[in-house]
Amino acid sequence: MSDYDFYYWPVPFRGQFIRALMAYAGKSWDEHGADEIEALMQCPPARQPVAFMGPPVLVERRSGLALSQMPAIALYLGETLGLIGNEAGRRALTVKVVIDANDVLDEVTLDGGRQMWTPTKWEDFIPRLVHWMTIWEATGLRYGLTEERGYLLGTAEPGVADIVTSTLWSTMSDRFPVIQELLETHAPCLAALTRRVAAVPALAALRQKSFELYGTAYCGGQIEKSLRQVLGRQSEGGASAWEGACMCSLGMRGRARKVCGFT
Ligand SMILES: N[C@@H](CCC(=O)N[C@@H](CS)C(=O)NCC(=O)O)C(=O)O
Repeated sequence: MSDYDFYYWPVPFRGQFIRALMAYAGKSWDEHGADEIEALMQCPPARQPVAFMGPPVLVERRSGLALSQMPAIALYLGETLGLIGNEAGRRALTVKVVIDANDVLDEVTLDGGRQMWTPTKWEDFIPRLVHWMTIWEATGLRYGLTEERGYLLGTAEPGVADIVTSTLWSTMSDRFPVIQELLETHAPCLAALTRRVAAVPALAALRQKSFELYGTAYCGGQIEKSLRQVLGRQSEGGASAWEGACMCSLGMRGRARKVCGFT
């Protein structure tokens, strides 16, 4: 029996942080895809495993605990899988890094595709994206990170902050070489940390498996198309067979109401 049930769209976007944490810790999970998520989203909150708006949703089989909101799930996994130290300041900083990562996802997708990218909008956004990179770089430098060694918050081993950081920047850089170039230029220690952590065997295996399952898809839908358009030919690639967007509008696609499987 798997350790968890995991509900997320078939793309390596917000839910990829959670997959990475489970993979790093050697945990197993069953993936529940688009149909099951849509059914769950249409359930009355009182009948959902946890009352939630959008995935990811994680259900821990051992305890029955269900959680939504990516940072809350990351914190829970970190605490229960020994990936966060027990010092209050470090734990709070870890949560801060995870929420920063969530903010970057929202910015890169213009809040889940509420608007589409245009070349001008993207040009205007580049300084802000670089600013995000330098926020990570400065954080790492403050805790002794170098290109050769160290972790984001000065720990001896990688923790939630490192796994989430690496997943954020490696997933994006893998699919958008322009972003990889910005990272190498403006945040070399972050780029090196991202590579080091992504090379851990469990995370390298997840990366490989994600390419097999999702192709070069990132967040899916129209917003991914517009992202690829502004990022140029280098970023063209096969998307996954799944054409939905892991976005706020998805729940409003008007599919027939399904019977909720949770009681
Ligand atoms: N703040 C939430 C955001 C959740 C969210 O926006 N999920 C997206 C997928 S990345 C979704 O499909 N939302 C559907 C909706 O909000 O209707 C989190 O961090 O988990």
